[in-house]
Amino acid sequence: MAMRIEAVELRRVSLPLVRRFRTSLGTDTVREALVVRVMGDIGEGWGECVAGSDPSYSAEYVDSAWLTIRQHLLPRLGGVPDLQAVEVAPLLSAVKGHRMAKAALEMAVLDAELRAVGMPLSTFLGGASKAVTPGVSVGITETIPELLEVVSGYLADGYRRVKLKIEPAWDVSPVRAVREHFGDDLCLQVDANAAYRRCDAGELARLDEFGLLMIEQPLDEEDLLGHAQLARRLATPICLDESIVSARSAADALALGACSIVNIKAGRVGGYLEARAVHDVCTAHGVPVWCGGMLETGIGRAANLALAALPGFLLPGDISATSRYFSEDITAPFVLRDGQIDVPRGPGLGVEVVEATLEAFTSETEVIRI
Ligand code: OSB
Ligand code: MG
Repeated sequence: MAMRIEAVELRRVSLPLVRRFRTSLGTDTVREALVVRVMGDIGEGWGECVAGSDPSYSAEYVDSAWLTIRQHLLPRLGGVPDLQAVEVAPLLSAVKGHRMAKAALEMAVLDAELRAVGMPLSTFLGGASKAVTPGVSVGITETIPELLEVVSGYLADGYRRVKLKIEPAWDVSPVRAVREHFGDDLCLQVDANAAYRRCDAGELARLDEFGLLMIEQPLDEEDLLGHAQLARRLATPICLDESIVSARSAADALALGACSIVNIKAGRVGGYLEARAVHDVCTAHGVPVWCGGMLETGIGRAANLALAALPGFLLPGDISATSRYFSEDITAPFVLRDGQIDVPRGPGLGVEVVEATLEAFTSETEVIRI
């Protein structure tokens, strides 16, 4: 199936978070997202750009993605008569970087194409699982008692794996408290979002006694060698997030011994097709992967569930139920059922955007006609 893009609608949506989310990068109380609707001869498709409000997690942010899509990406797709989703990345390859912007457009074209042929995204990607086991990512809190209360709430909700955000001076003590309070059986991991430096290896080694599943992205995103050195020093496995921006960078990181687990976020690597390629590289190396999250709306969450249905996703991902993020979303909510979330089975992303809710949360709209 191929399409001709006739128009693209860009929307800035702001969804209030049910709980403030603090990481070593900053604090979010609202998820501002860029929603992309591609309209063409075969119908329409939806995409979501995972860039945040500011360039703290990566260089991209909502405004940069908006401008990049309008000025540089759409002009390369707009005139193509028989556009296929698999051609989007090659057509955009002359534009350097801007992977989150590219991923959002590719997602929308994929959705349009798969809706037109009636195929679910998970089937297209090669996923077999009908449901995935969710984990939950827990922000930095003001106090340890508050952290214990938040974690207990999530365990009561049915989450089977907990990821604590850490930073220097909020690492050993919260991890020890959670371990002591909830016991050794809790699947526990930490994420530093690049908050440490090579000279902090001794501090990070103190986490070894807590039996963590992994420590995610302790060092700078460009510091693959530092991660490799750290991996030799620590007993806790290292997982990379920010450093993995393509299948090639994943292969390099594995060859260097910089990590033994990979967090895959489709936006970070330029789309769901590249995300599948990262999965394939890791699986070929016997390295387990899991699906990361970027506080997505129901659009991105649906696509992440489809990706996480692939066989190499052996570890629970940061794909939580909608209620962990928002009291109202722009699609029907995803819910936990027996500790799992169902992979959407409908065509494309398998979710319908609730237009009235989308409109209510939209602060800015631009329609670009081709
Ligand atoms: O590092 O995994 C991260 C959210 C925004 C930016 C970076 C990260 C995160 C999360 C949230 O950890 C995961 C989720 O969506 O539940
Ligand atoms: Mg991370």
